[in-house]
Amino acid sequence: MTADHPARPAAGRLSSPGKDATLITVAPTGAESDKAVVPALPVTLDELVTTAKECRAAGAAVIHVHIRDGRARPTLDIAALTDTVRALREGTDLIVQLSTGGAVTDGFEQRLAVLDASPDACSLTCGTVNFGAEVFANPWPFIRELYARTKELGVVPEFELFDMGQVATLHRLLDDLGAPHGGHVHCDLVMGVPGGMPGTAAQLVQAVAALPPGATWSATGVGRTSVPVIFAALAAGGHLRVGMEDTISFARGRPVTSNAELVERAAALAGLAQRPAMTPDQARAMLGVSDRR
Ligand code: KMH
Ligand code: ZN
Repeated sequence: MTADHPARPAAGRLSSPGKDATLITVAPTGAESDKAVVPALPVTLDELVTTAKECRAAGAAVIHVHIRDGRARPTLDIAALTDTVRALREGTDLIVQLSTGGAVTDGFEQRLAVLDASPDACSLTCGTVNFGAEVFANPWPFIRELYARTKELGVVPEFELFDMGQVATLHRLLDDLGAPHGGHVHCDLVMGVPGGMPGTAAQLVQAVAALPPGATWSATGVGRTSVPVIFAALAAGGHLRVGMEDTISFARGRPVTSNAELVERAAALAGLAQRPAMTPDQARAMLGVSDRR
């Protein structure tokens, strides 16, 4: 064992498994942006599958999915989610991660039922957070039940962490119910949400230092923190999430024209950092996701 290649990272160590390559997750749609205002947002199943293929070609390995109804409004309709999972599996080899966060207006039962669409993976937010002028509610009993269900159904959770209290709740959850399906803990630091932790390098380092030993992590910078968080995450040995769920500006005064251009930029920066984008199969191996195709 050398200092560069420890058998298992110590608690708080900034490097992580998969450190020679970068996992890029694309979050193409989200629940917040309005198609009428953001025409490039993929909202139909055809648009989503086309986006997924483009993002796979650009370097994405995971797709974080929110869907919309026929009027482009967020929905957790289980039949539509099931069709979406199937279409993404048929059209790509991406890991399909369904959002269990939904929209701030979605109820807990609907959010729990997302797992019935049999995704490979799901998001699992570890606490309640102010979300702009709204509240994104994730009380402990809901978190615990959702996590227990992921284990029963064999869905790999990604722990979404919007603030440091949620990192403490992640430890509480793992202490209470044990390791996730697949045996590996992977987190996503969601930074720059008004109400959550800021998207700064100092905050990122602090959050990473508090993660469970051996966990891998990606980071997401919302809005104008998108690019600084990419640089901070790459410098600290982490992985990346990008997409129009998190930012609709490519640069000051220049709207995003496609999710693929955000993935291309992330992949280019990962390449410069000497940690090129990993394939979905490499990501499956790192995350403990079995191939359901
Ligand atoms: N739309 C946000 C309220 C997730 O996908 O798990 C929650 C969210 C998190 O996007
Ligand atoms: Zn989401």
